[in-house]
Amino acid sequence: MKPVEYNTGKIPNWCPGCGNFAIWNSIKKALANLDIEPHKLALVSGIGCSGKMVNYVRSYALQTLHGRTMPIATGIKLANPDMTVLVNGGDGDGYGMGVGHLIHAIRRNINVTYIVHHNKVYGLTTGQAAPTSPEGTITKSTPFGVVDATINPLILAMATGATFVARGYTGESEHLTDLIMQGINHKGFALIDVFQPCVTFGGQYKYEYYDERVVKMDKMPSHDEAVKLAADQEKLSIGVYSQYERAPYEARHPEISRTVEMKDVSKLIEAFI
Ligand SMILES: Cc1ncc(C[n+]2csc(CCOP(=O)(O)OP(=O)(O)O)c2C)c(N)n1
Ligand code: SF4
Repeated sequence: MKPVEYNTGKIPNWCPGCGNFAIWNSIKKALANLDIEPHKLALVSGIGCSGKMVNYVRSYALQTLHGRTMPIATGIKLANPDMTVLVNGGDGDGYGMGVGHLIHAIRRNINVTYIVHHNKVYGLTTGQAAPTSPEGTITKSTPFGVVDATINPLILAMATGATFVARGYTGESEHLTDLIMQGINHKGFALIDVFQPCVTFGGQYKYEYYDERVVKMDKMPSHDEAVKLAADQEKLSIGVYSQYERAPYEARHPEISRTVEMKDVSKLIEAFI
């Protein structure tokens, strides 16, 4: 497969310069490098600019309700363990509305890769505060500045026991492609939080902001170091923060695996017809 073969023919309608284009390209490159054919891929997305990804990558695709990607992705993976399941959503979708689902998907270690488009605002609805908007940020919904504490997705995921936690940046697309490949190859839940400038409503959080602060990690840090790096607001480290082995959910539930002999359920079905 070549990256271009994952195009659907639909032209993305993201704003010119939006970081989502880089995520789109990195997803296609990662899929091509791993030779994952479209019929073996399920793409699940939330609602938002990020969620439009399902229209632009050739695959089985489902755009869910706002914040509800995880229950759908879980169902797809458990019913079809051989499928690669890739989830896309915004930081509002995943860390706001969907944060409860996220925590349980992490602790179950559902074998899906979750790419979060971290732009610090609600993009589609034109720039309200997201759970990642730093305190004091003035947005349409917070004219006097955000007063809530900011969610740190990497620390949240590590504290919940995530088996793969990484951070990427759309200004480093080759690096991002590599992270997505690592996430897909990882056997278990993979969170890839991606700094994705919203060039229209993102306020100061544009490419210039990230270009000045983003640095690549040369190796995976120790746990304590990972927490410190994740908390650092000035030096923004990208790369894999944490990875360890733990059997994914379906491996710990052989009864839901396809290898279990199927019983004849026709009589049971008839009883309901
Ligand atoms: C249940 C529900 N509440 C609110 C909305 C309105 N809504 C649509 S997109 C969105 C925010 C999207 O922001 P984010 O998840 O960060 O994604 P982005 O657009 O930035 O990619 C909201 C609040 C909705 N569609 N459904
Ligand atoms: S509003 Fe922001 S996130 Fe949405 S397409 Fe435009 S630049 Fe991208």
